[in-house]
Amino acid sequence: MGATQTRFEHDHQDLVEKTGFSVEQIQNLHKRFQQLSGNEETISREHLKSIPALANNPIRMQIIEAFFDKRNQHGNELGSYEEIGFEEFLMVMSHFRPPTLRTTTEEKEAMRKEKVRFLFNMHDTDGDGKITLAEYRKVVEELLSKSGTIEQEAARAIADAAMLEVASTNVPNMGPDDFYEGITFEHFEQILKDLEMESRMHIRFLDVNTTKVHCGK
Ligand SMILES: [Ca+2]
Repeated sequence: MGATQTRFEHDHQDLVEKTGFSVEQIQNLHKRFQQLSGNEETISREHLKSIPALANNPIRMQIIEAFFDKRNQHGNELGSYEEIGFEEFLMVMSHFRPPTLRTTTEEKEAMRKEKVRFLFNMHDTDGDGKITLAEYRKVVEELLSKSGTIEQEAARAIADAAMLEVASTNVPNMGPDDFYEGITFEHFEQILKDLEMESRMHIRFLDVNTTKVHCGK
């Protein structure tokens, strides 16, 4: 390991502890951060909007917004940033950190919960702790509007039916009234409990395939 690398390692030791990434992973992500920001200290929404691989992603705006969402900094703060620095960027990316051979079952469970929380925050746009039908409709409408053939009314009907079905099949104790008040994080977790998150949540659009970056330390 050369002198530069050691220096980098020394400077980023706190980030290793905070994010769980290895020094090698942090270095790779730092390169990507510099590319995205054009070697600036911070990244804005405009920087992320220019990522070609994101251009056709139907939930592009939600993905971009997630990077500026304070809830994704592992704290309890609400609201969003205008711009984010490298540390904030890493904290968001750490939600996609893959488990390694040394990851314990307990840690895996915690990592899974973080991912579910990330997805939940993406849908709970006003941050009140519940995904209401209106918030869910917005996402489905955006997803479907990209196809260009579905009217807004039809998209709504599809969203409503899908949400009701998901809620009723996955959360047996949930009544229709609970559903219309919105889905809490606990409900959301139950809904996603059979989904294998590790293999589904990659960040390909950042050209960083997190499943292939091994922890070197
Ligand atoms: Ca909400």
